[in-house]
Order: sequence, then C-alpha cells, then structure tokens
Amino acid sequence: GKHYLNSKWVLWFLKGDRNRSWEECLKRVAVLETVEDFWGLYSNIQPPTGLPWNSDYYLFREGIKPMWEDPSNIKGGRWLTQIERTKRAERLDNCWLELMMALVGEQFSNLGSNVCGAVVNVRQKGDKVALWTRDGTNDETNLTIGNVMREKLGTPPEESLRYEIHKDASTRTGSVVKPRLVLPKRHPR
Ligand code: M7G
Repeated sequence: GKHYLNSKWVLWFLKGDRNRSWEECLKRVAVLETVEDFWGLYSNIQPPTGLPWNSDYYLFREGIKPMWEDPSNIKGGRWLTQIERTKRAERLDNCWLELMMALVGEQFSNLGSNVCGAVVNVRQKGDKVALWTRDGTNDETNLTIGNVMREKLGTPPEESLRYEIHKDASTRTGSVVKPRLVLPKRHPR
C-alpha cells in the first residue's frame, strides 16, 4: 500500500527572468501526497546543482503560497544558511534533500504547524537554503526548529544559521538584514 505523508506538500520552481515579474516566474510543479510521490519526483527532477543560476525550488505545505505575502508567511521569517561557494558540490544537493526529508517526514517534533516550507536559491554569489516559519516573534519555537535544521543539515560548528524576519528582508534598503536570532548562540568572552 501507499505510505501517506502527514500532510500534502507542493513543489514550486522559479526560473529567474528579468522580463517578467517575480510572481509570474513562480510555477507549481507537483503535489506530494505519499512517500512514493516524494521519491518519484526526486528522481525525475534536477538537483539544485543541476539548475541554471537564479533558479529556486520551494517546498511548501499545500495551501501556503511560497511568498512573503501569504497569510501564513506575512508575520514569519526564515532560518537561513549560505552554502560557501567552495562547498557547493559537496553540500548543496545534500542540504536540500535533508531539509525536504525533514519536512515531509515531520521531523520538527510537535512544532510542525509552525513550519511553512523550505527554499533553495541557486545563486552565483552563493547558494542559500532556508526554512520558513510562521511566527517571526516566537523565539523559543524558532530556536527549537533552527536546532533541528542545523542537525539535519550537518552544519559545521564554525558556520552560523541566522533567523531573519521576512518583513525586514522585503523592506531592506541595504543588502544586509539584521538577524533576530543566530545559531549557535555565541557566548561573550
Ligand atoms: P530572492 O530570490 O529571495 O533572493 O529575492 P536573491 O536576492 O538572492 O535573489 C530576490 C527578489 O525576488 C526580491 O528582491 C523580490 O523582488 C523578489 N521576491 C523574492 N521573494 C521570496 C518574494 C516574495 O515572497 N514576494 C514577492 N513579491 N517578491 C519576492
């Protein structure tokens, strides 16, 4: 028999195109209902390292659009990790797979309802892997979720994960967003 996932997930793909709006470039690829759907899709699409620059994948709960404007994201934020360029071959595809498996396998203990989805941005300036959560002010919940992500991604101890509020990222003027949280917590000496 089929192995149903706890909830349905939707994979979206975006191929950057300067002649069209961001939202027009965002395409719904497939809905995943079972473990079999997940592996069937995974084996039929390019991994992130096989995508052209400026492409994105988004894996979100069905009913949540992978945009800041969605009611589930509007007060939310993201745990963000930037994959060092020299480590992309070694880490990018694996980080994305581990994060997708954590989502569809509901690995965030009882906090899954706070998790909206995951994003990979394929960028020449440095690829990004992120996990979007619903409430950017719920530090305790977000720290627990961030620690699970860190563990699943096997983030090396010298690399930090930062939590950014979408509102800060979407209204930024400079290129740097001040993070609300950082993992691992740095202890002052
Ligand atoms: P990005 O693709 O998240 O990162 O944002 P990048 O800067 O590394 O490429 C690039 C641009 O895409 C943003 O400045 C927005 O113009 C647009 N964009 C990205 N996201 C996630 C959204 C979104 O959720 N809503 C809207 N309206 N635009 C977005």
